[in-house]
Amino acid sequence: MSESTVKKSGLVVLVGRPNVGKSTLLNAILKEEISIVTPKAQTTRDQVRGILNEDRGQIVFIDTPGVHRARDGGINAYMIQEVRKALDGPDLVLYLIDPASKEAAEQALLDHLKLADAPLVIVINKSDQRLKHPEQFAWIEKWIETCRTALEGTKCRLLGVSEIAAAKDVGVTELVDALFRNMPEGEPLFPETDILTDRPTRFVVSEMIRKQLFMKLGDELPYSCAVEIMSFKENEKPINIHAMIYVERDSQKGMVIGAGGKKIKDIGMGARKEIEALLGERIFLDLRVKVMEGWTSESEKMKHLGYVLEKGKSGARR
Ligand SMILES: Nc1nc2c(ncn2[C@@H]2O[C@H](COP(=O)(O)OP(=O)(O)OP(=O)(O)O)[C@@H](O)[C@H]2O)c(=O)[nH]1
Ligand SMILES: [Mg+2]
Repeated sequence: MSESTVKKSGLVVLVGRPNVGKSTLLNAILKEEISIVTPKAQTTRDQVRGILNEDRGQIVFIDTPGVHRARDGGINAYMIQEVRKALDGPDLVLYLIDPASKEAAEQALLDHLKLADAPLVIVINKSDQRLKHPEQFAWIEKWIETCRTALEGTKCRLLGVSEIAAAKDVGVTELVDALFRNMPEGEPLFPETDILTDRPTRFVVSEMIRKQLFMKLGDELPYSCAVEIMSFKENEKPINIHAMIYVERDSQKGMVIGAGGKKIKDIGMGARKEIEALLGERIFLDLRVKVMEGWTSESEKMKHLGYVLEKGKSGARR
């Protein structure tokens, strides 16, 4: 085989605290909204894989939930479990840092990273903030050295540092170039089609509805919401989608529906626009709201919604 036909193939996982821009970076790399982005922390709840196919090879990126201290168990424990699973077996780890963070807040992440068995690149995101808030960046250099020392001699040694602004598409191409250089040679992990994620359309659609809940509901309410696609009739025109929004309490149901059904209509309209853009077809979206008490803490209810806590790791409060 001549050198030019040898292709790269690898798995890169994106980790970091909530809201640092992991999902924004995945979307910037794939030039499509694969993973939902909102201004609120802890938006991403599951691993989301994005597949980048190029002439030089294939990189599979895994977006993960933001690492926070999972004291509460339940859905929070599930999110941390998703991070831990993603750190098992990648070829490289991208550790994203938001300048607005600080050393103490990053410590929990370093503890997770020590368990990874792949080298690490620190990615300082939101570099566009340097002009407005240069003082925010002061802690980072020292933190990088702390990480370098802590990880020395382990499998997750620090390979390099990169500075980007994912939301502004600054430094993303250069980062991808560096990643390809560090990927092993090999056969692609997924078929080389133009499909950008291995997640089924149903999942992406439910995430787009969840995004609207994050965008349009008050501060804490989105964290009590989950979405289930009840039916998805692809053969009908327009495509008929029926989705259930679960909340934890009766009072929350009223807040999601809003006075005269105004809020749910607004959520539905926003979701419909995005889903139609994704599918390239008109849809009919029927949204309903139901109370599922304790779904964020009881493992059986979480499981019904696709958030499966593995045995022995149950974080359920009751
Ligand atoms: N100024 C600026 N904002 C950014 C940049 N990248 C992402 N953001 C914003 O940061 C916020 C969080 O972005 P996400 O991509 O959802 O962050 P995340 O790390 O995936 O968050 P979780 O899923 O909650 O862990 C959004 O409001 C983004 O628009 C950037 O380069 N510059
Ligand atoms: Mg995210």
